[in-house]
Formats: sequence, structure tokens, C-alpha cells
Amino acid sequence: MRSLLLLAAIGLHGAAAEDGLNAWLRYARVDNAKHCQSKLPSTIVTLNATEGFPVYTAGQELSKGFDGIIGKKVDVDSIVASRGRRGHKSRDTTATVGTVAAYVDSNPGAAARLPELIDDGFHVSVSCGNVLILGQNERGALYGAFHYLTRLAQGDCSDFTLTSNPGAPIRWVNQWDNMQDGGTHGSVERGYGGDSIFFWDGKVRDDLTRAGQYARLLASIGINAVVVNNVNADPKTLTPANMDGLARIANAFRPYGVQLGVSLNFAAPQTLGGLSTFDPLDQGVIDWWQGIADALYQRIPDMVGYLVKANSEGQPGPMTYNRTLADGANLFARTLKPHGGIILFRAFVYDHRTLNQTLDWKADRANAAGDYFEGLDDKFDDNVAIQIKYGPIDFQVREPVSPLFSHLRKTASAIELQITQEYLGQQAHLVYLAPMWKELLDFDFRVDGKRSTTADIVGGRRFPRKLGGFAGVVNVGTNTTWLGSHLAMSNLYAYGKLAWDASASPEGVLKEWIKLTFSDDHKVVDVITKMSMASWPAYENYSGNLGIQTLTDILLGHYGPNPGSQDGNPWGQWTRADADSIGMDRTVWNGTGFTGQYPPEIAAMYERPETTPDNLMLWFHHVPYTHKLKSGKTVIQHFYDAHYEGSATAQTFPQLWRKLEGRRGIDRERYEHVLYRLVYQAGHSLVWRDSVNQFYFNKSSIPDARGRVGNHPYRIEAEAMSLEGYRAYRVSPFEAASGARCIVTETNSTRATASAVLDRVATGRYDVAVNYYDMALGNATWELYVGADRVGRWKGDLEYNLGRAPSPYIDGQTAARVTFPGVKIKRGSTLKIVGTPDGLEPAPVDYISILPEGVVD
Ligand code: GCV
Repeated sequence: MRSLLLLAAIGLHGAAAEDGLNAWLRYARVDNAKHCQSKLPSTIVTLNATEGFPVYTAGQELSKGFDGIIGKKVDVDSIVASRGRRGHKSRDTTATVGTVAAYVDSNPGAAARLPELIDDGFHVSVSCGNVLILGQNERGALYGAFHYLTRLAQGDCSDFTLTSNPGAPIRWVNQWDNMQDGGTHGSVERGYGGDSIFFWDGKVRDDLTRAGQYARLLASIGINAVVVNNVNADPKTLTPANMDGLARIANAFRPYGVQLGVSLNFAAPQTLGGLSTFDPLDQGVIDWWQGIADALYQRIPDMVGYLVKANSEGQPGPMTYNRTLADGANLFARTLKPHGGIILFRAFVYDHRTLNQTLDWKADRANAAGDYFEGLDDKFDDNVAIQIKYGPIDFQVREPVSPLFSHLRKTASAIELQITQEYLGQQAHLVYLAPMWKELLDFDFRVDGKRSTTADIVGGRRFPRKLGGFAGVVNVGTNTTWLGSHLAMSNLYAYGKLAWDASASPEGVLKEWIKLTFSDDHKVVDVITKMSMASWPAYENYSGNLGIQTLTDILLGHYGPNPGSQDGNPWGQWTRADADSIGMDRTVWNGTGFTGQYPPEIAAMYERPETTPDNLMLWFHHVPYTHKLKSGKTVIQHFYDAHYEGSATAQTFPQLWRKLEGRRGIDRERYEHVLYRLVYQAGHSLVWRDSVNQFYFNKSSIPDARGRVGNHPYRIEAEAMSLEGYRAYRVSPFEAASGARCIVTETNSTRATASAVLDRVATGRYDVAVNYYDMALGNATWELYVGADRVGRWKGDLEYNLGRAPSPYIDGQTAARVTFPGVKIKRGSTLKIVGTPDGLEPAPVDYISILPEGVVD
């Protein structure tokens, strides 16, 4: 269907429909193409290129890019550098692309003039139609070609010279792809863009076209490796047949210089190999793993290495045998060493079963990584890097940077970021993450009283180390948009750009992405920039502020609001909210001691509420709701206000986006796709606002100073309407419904009606909003009538249109809103909802809002 649309549809103002597959590499024709034609070279020469390797690919990309972006056909001539160029007339202008070594081979005198490049670095010089693109290695040459094309695609065909080296050698992405669909996590764990592009039914897919296309996108932003399978690894990934399959994925990646990595299951020697143990110090186990490494490298000589999650969330690990994490990591490091591979060993180690909130005030999951890695800094082999999630808990909307970065001076580290928006709206909410990442990367730990930013630590600059860098959990899927949303792709683009150069500006990178993905139409750039830059602060405001974490349902889908789910379980994402106070006391003097894991200057700052930034207050301190913040507001009033502000910002997104209808680069298909999500987000942000505010109002009994919380004069509660075939239903958690209740049909097969006479509504035009629940167990239908007129009809089909985790419950995850603008209402007319259940979806309705112009509630 989608591809038919792609072929057939011509969007607004002739803009061809786009499905997102080419993301920012569309090579769309620029406005000044004619002007640029004469500035392009007339030949492309690749030096020592071999088909299937990056220099060859660079030549092909240049040719394709020149054709698409500028409309000039330029052929590629691949030559062996030492034999020199053949058959070119001196008046030809040339784009030469290759490695420094190949170039110097044919131009020995040039060596002294070339700038210094490190691994993957590139040099590009464009002058009067001649283009020289050199990489320190083949991959670097391809990066240089993409850089040049990226400029052309933004309409810039001016001369320039640039030398660029990466800020860190490890620039990987992780995919949490399962070999087998099903179970609680489906095809891609925490993936919201469809099934795995690599695996299906326990095997590597036959058709790996998407794997190659993914590698192309990644190479264009400087990513050099992909770990293709879930860190919750299936031991069967390592059967001979699957290793053959992995080799096919590596073949699909290789033309783009992207290396393949594999996640391992620590217990595989036992579960797959049939050994009696998986003790990392057992010789039989060591030999087994050596056999695996040899077998993999025999098939994939350029495999990058491994990623290992151990002793975490039920995964096996070395501690099962009382061995250290270093024993575990070094086991693999040594098997990789002869092949030149490296291992990223995750610091996400904690026990989710025994943490006890009630019995132990000092228990704290945030302490786990620091505790488990204590004393191990000089114990890891030099081909190990520790992969550390940015915060000590788990990809929350705001966390302090993990102190472990400052503990590892001898051991390399990599920061783990999450592009897939597990706790940040699952791509159904626009949340541009680069500003958050930037804050994390710029954080200065003040180790030994000296500037020690996260970026400098993982880049191996603060404590000189040859490894280190970035790991981003991406989780693309088979959806043509890759992540399930066109706008979410700005996060992947920004991730690559920051991994290459952590000093890049999130806004600058965003603008570049907009121009490449849509167009350089100034309105398009302004609007998407405005929405995106406002999106993380807005999401933080309506999902969990002051460092309390994303107040989502941590036991189920990690998506909708459910503040109560944080506490009372051993997962340790606690808030310790009670009737008077809230927050985790992580101080040394009275709390869990976590602040003491930071170097002294930072520890002192976080130890006292007076010096802790407001945005992390509840992360570090347990304070009364009436505690005054630096802003002058109390904690509870800040909660109320922030949730109103954040959701008000989200209301502006669809309005802003609508201004782009018909603008250059905004084709109908992408316009509708984005609008659908932004409208949904605006509605769901209100669900967040009301749930969180109601929850804390209920806990604290402190009213909102501005009288908004619990006071909704425009709402008609569904349970207060006249019901025929509907019945009232108590929602759990209570705050996920206005008034704690909704209505559901009495049976799964009969239509039901809820009606109310609008005798207190003055005649006029109103926006009518209906809050309902769209569960994943059926496709109910709702119809809304005013008098005899049907205002609208909609279906419970969000599960097909949004990639967010499906849920079978009536709760904050499935709560949604549909709005009908400008409905004519006469005083005294009857408002009626007709619900037709389907499957196990009983057409639930929460409330209806009759909103005068400009009011949203
Ligand atoms: C792959 C969180 C996620 C899990 C994930 C885990 C991890 O807990 O919810 O889905 O597992 O982190 O990073 O290992």
C-alpha cells in the first residue's frame, strides 16, 4: 500500500510523496542547481577502489548525488593510483576520492602538504570545480564524500577546504533486535518502527536490502559499527547457521565502512554449548568462547567485536560464579585480541529483585554501577571499554550524569544514549533529544579540580586512552520512516553528529537535518526548529520535572503516565512520595550516599538542596511539597505549573506544523504523517498533565494556587451522562481518568449510547474534545452527535498508526483525545456518543470537553 502510494501520489504543489526511506539522503534537487552545475567536476576518479568497499561507494554516491541534487550526470572512473590517471583531458575538472595512502602513492610530493588525519578522519578541498576528498582510511574517504554532498544538498556549491577528525573512535549504534518475534518485547525490544530489519523467525532475513540502506544512512553521519542483536541476547545467535547469517549482514554493511558487532549471552557455553558451567575462569569455557570468536572472524574478518550485558535484569554474568565484572569482560577481550576486536561491556549492572524500599532508606539502584565497578579500574584489558548509560538509572527525561565516568581513569568508557524514545514518548511524541545530550556531554565532573567533561572523558582526552566514545540505542525497524516517525529521525542524525564532534550545536545540527530532510524554505526551517527545540523541555514539564524522572508506567510499557508505579517494587526507580514529601535522599549525610560517588566539588554541590539545581532537586533530596525552590515556587506548585506549561507548549505543535502545508519540501504524505502524531501528542500531553497533577494533589492535598487542578468547568464526565448500554468503570490507576471513572460498553457486542443535554452551553461554536481509551485488543468505533448532526466518527486504531508499545488496559497509556474544531452548538441540544465495541475494546470514554475558542482543557 505504502509503495503504491509512493509511486502514484504527487503531493501538494507537485512535491512528490515521500515515505522517509532515504531520510536525510534524499539528494533532492536544489533551487540553485543550474548555478551549481558549472561548479561540479566533470569526472569522478576513485583511487584504488574495489567494489563493495567504501571508496568505491564514495564514487557511486558522488555520481548519484550530483545527478539528484544538481541534475548533472558525472561518471565514475576507478583507477589504480600508482598508474596515474588515464584518458582525461587537462581541461577536465575532477573529483578525486580515495585514501591518503593511495593519493600519496600517485603524488609522492603531496604528502608534506596534507593535513594530519587520524582513523576515519577526512580532508575535502573544493576549488574551481576540482574536488579532492581524502580519507585516512577508506571509511574516512566515504565520510568526506558525504560531507561534500551534504553541503551541496543544502544548496552550497562554494569552494571550501575542511579537515575533520572524529572526537572518538567508538561511534556505534546498538539495535535491540530479537532473533524471534513474540514474547513481551516483540521483534525489536523498545523499538517503535516495526519489525527487525535483520532477523525473522529465529534466523537472519534472506533479504537484507534494508540492512544496506541503514548502513548508508549511518555512514553519512559517521557511525562506524552496529551491534545488530539485543543485549538481552539469544544464545542461538551463535549457531553456525546464524553466524553465516551475521556474515551476510556484515557483507551488506561493508560497502559503507560499517562494521558488525554482536551481543553475547554470558551463559551460552552452557545453554548452547552444552558445558556444565559458564564460569569465566573455567578453561573449557574460555576455549568455547575462543572457538566462537575464531568462527565469527573466519566468516567476518572485519567484525568490530562484542557488546555484553551481564548480571543485570536477570541476565547471566560472571558474578553468578563470584567472579568480578573484569573477569567477565576480559574473558571476551582475550578471545577477540588476536583478531583485533574490542568489547563494550555494559555498566548497566543492578539487581532488580532484592532492592527494598521500605526496609532500607539507604537502598539505591543509582549506586549500583559505582559499587559494582569499584576497585576494577586497572583490571580491564586494553581492548575493553565500559559502556555507561548517561544517567545512573535508565534513560530518564532528566538524570545527573553517571558518576562512573569519573571513576574510570585507566579503563576506556563509552556513553550510552538512547535514540529510540523508550521513556520519552516512543516516537509518538516529538522530543528532540540533542539538547539533553549536549548538557550531559558538556557536564564537567571537576576530577582533581580540573575541567573534565563527559565528552572529554569518553573521547579519551581527559585520561589519555586509545578507546572510548559513543553507543546509541537506535532500534530502527522495517517501517519506511525507520523509527516510526519522520521527525524522530532528527535524533539519529544529531546522535551521529555529536558522536563525531561533541562541540556541535544541537540547533545547528537540527537545521542542517531539516534542510536535508525537507527543504531550506525558511518557514520550514523556522517552524521545525521552533517545535523541536521546545520539545524536550515541554516533555520534561509534562512527564516528570525537578529530577523526579519520567513518571511513566515503569512496570508495563514505559509510555503513559503512572506516577504510582515507581514505588513499592524492587526496580528502584523510586520517588518516595508520601503525603508530605517527595524525592530520593541521595545525600551522604542522611541518604543513600550516592552524592559521594562524584568528585568532591560536584559531590558538595549535590549534597545540599541550596546548591542543587532545581531541575535535579528531587533526584538528590527528599523534601516537603512545600519546599521553596530557587525559582521561589514550592515543589508542588512547580509540579502543577510545569505540567500546565509543558502541555500548553505541545498544543502549539500542530498549529505550527499546519503553517507548513504546501511549503517546499512538505509533501502530502509526510505532512499528514507528522500532523497525525502532533495532534495525538497534544491530546496525550493533557492526559499526562492531568494524571500527574491529580496524583500529587491526591497525595499532598495541597490545592493548586491557580485553581486549575481538579477543576474542569468545560468537561462533561462520561459517567455523569445518561447511559444506555454503557456502564461506569473505575479506572486504575485512578488518575488516568478524569473523575477516576470512565464508561465502557456493557457487552462486547452491542452498541451503547451516552448522552447529555447541553442546557448550560450558550449557543455558539466550540471545539469539542473527546477523551477516550484506545486499547490494542480491538478496533471500537465512536460517533459523536450534536442533536441530529453527526460531528464525527473515529476508530480505535492508534495501535496501527503509532508505533508506541501496545497495551490492553484502560490507563494512561491508552488514553487519547480527539478534537472536532468549530462545532456549532445550540443551547439545549443533546450531545451523544455512540460507541460500538470491537474485540475486547469496549469503546471506553472518559469525558467530553466543550471548549470556547482559545481554551484547551
Ligand atoms: C534491553 C531498560 C529497558 C530494557 C533494556 C534494559 C537495558 O530496562 O527497559 O528493555 O533491555 O534497559 O538497557 O538492558
